[in-house]
Amino acid sequence: MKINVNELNNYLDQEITFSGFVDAIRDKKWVMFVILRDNTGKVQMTIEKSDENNQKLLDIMTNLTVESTVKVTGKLVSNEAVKLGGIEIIPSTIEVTSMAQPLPFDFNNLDGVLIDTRLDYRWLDLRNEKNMLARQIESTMVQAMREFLYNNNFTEIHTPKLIGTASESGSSVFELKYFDRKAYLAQSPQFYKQMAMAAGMNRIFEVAPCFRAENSNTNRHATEFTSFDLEFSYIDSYEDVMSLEEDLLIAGLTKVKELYGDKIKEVFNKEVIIPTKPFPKMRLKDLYQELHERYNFDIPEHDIGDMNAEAEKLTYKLALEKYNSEFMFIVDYAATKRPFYHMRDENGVLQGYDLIWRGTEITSGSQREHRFDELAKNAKEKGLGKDVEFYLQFFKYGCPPHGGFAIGVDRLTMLLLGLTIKETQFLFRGPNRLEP
Ligand code: AMO
Repeated sequence: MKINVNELNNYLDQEITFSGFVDAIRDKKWVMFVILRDNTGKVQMTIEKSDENNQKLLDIMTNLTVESTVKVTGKLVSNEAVKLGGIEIIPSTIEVTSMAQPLPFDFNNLDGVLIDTRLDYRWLDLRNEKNMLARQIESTMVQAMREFLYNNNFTEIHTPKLIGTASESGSSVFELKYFDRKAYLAQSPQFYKQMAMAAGMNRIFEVAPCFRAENSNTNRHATEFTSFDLEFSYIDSYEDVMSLEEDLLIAGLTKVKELYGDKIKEVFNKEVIIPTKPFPKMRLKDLYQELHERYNFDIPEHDIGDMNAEAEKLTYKLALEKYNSEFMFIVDYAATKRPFYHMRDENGVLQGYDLIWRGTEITSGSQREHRFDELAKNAKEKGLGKDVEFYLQFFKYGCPPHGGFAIGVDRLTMLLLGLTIKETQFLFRGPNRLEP
């Protein structure tokens, strides 16, 4: 196994083999310093020019470009004068494993480099320390959330992304040719999460792509994104769903703060704030009124019963000012604006919510309508016919009361680090971007 930079201290005064990128070459009069890099850090390799045996190594390095990769064998020694961790590699052999051509831009200094140029060469852009760190932080957040669910008896499932009918009414669907018929890319695992409840699986989750044919060029929309979806049974109300989401986010953020809190502050200038339970919650009607009174904001006519981007931004402001919280649940959306599978109470009040964090919606969730007759009625009201017939069948043969939610992983990372979605996704997918 390759030894990583952050493991080198275990090998002091030993003969080692180290592989990595050539980060920099500093050719001085008496000595050549080469900085080697992997995704865990940097280490110095020192070649003395006075030693005749080093001529071959110097020749290799003189002809080498930065960002080439090498495999170096040599002795790892301590040297207090070395700024990089007080250690250096004194090489005996250097093998060039790949030679880099001149780079299209300096990934260490991305100021002024267009985001589209960065995305064209995303594998170089990702070499930037900040981007490398963002990937590790996202991985930690998702790992901690997964672990929380495993510890709470959730089972991870994998639902199909090729589907016969649209899965999320209201958002557009990608259509594709499927032999001699049409198929669609799943906009959400919604129907299958609920099928798992009808199957008696009790508690499930999935972390997987969702596809949305939305022609929106904002800093928070992608046509493909990763959704952290879960669903669980035997709930009493959507309050149970919100409570689980609070615990889940607290678990994720606690781990991230523990491992990366200082680094996030240093590199991204963002504080990781662990929220406390319960997160503040507001009914949409009351929110409208507060936003009007405090910020003179009125929701446009066509958005009444729902939120829009401006309302989300101001909700963050309000959450901070009124509750000293970065999070806020919004409830009591208009049934006409929400999917038919959300339960409504006897007064027609929707049993669903959105969660706003730092000015952006990160989650939709709800108690689901699990009673066949009610669900069929709601679907009909929305004008959904044949498309949802297969889904309605799930509720015919017994199905426990249940609920769930989905968190957009890309949005979570983006808001955690103060980035745009293009900078955040491993490879952004939008209306004008399918490559690389
Ligand atoms: P919804 O459509 O609100 O709900 O999506 C859930 C969450 O997914 C993220 N998201 C997106 N992220 C990036 N680009 C997009 N175009 C995009 N669209 C959505 C957001 C959003 O809050 N089935 C329901 C969830 C449920 O009730 O369980 C659903 O899909 O963070």
